[in-house]
Amino acid sequence: MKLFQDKISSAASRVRIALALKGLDVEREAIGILGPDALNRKPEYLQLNPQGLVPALLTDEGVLLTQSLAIIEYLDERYPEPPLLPGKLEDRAFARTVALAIAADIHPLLPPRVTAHLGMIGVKAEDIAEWSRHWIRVGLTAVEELLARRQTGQYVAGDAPSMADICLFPQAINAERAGLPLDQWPRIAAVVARLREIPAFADNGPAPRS
Ligand SMILES: N[C@@H](CCC(=O)N[C@@H](CS)C(=O)NCC(=O)O)C(=O)O
Repeated sequence: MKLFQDKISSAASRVRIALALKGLDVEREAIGILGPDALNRKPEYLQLNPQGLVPALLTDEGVLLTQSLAIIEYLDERYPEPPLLPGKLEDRAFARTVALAIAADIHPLLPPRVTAHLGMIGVKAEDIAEWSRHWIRVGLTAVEELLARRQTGQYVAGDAPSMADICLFPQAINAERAGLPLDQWPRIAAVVARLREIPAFADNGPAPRS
């Protein structure tokens, strides 16, 4: 398998964490996503992934998979141990709820193509930073409330890390980098503190942008 990714990408970080939890070591190709020469917008990469986003995973059979959650579910079905979704039906639904609350409702408001476009239409750098903080704050406050209502164990959805924790961890790291201390969300802070103890998480978070 081969992973196309950028070390700063939180969506790619999700897949790196999933691979590490499964004990899978795959070839990695760096696809830089920042600046005017970003490789993800070049025709060679768009041939692979028409969305021009990382991550993408080339399987051993030569199939190119995109979208981090689809890749994680593929890995989980293909390499079932340890499972990345809980065994209990309701917990499984909750893990997906939190994963999507982050991957579908917070993260899409923040990547370079969004912030670069805000800059292009004249939004000032400090206002773009506030845009990012705003959507992270709104999103993680809702996740904290979801945890208050439904958290069933030490992690988001049970006593083992799941796809939900895999989505939460990189988003939480980026929240801190954006100037939002996690202690305003005590349940998230507690889960993330536990995740930091797990090398698969600690070693595969998103790198800082510079
Ligand atoms: N929903 C996608 C999101 C992928 C995505 O937005 N990736 C970002 C990096 S975290 C990216 O490639 N951005 C390129 C850009 O913004 O130009 C997934 O989960 O894989």
